[in-house]
Amino acid sequence: MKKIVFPDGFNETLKEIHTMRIRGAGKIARATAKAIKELAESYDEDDLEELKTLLIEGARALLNTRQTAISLKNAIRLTLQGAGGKTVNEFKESVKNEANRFIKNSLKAVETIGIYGSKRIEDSDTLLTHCNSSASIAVIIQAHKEEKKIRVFATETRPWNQGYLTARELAEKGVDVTLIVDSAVRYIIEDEDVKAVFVGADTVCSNGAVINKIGTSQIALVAHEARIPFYVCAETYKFSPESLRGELVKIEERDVREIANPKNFPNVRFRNPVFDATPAEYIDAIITEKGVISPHAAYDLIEKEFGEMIEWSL
Ligand code: RI2
Repeated sequence: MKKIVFPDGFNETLKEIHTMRIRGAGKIARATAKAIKELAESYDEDDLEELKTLLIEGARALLNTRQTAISLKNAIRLTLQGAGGKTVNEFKESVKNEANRFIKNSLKAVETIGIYGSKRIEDSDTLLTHCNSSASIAVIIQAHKEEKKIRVFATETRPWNQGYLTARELAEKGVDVTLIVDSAVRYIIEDEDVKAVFVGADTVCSNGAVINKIGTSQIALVAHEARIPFYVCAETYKFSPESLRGELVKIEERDVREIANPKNFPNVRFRNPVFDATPAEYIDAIITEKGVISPHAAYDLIEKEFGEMIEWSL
């Protein structure tokens, strides 16, 4: 078999996802669908089986960039499962259509989540969010557009400080936003009378547990203690069919130099897990584009959305 060589643009996307220049489960999913589409478009021979092999290899390479967010795998799945055609050109055209459809639906899903989620926000509420989640931001911005006078606390989110992005995005839209260090969450929830927490998701499991940015589960515990609702904003392609089949989510551990330079700490070990799991019992609701559901309904949603799936052996 011919050696597979990916085009430069495809390799660049792999790098951008791996180094987190493209980050956020939704954005990663859309970048993945676009990369698959462009990979198909780049093929200029006339062998359908060879094209399919190229796409499978491309999908595998994309899967290796970041291992935790199921959005990446589902983007591949939803792009490739509907693709078909008897000729190379037909197949390329259908991959293009499926990828475009995925991207369009994914953007629409974020908008819908914003509208549904905003209904859980009252005028003058103080809210808290963690990391940088487009779905959570959509909810907050929608509430702001509806002229609810909200205030938002955004955690810094070490070690990548994605909270800076959140704070800037909200401030640009005119939302009253305050940036806090991650360890201030418990103090702030009590001191500022926070009414609800909104976070995103990288993966939602069939038992209702949510995998999201490291620190999320601590915030959920604090919200539980304070008896305030903890909402997860997640498009349906963040739900994991793999979890239904018993697979455990692999928690990505990144380079420890993202935390500090180990050379400055002789004989000190470091760990840098970047996600954690929040059990269903600490989650009040998951806000999806198909509706606001209990985390305990995750199983049914996965069955409905992914039950009929044609598997591409990746
Ligand atoms: P949206 C991010 O992961 C964060 O964990 C965030 O909560 C989640 O993706 C969902 O983001 P990372 O790529 O899809 O920063 O809601 O590690 O934008």
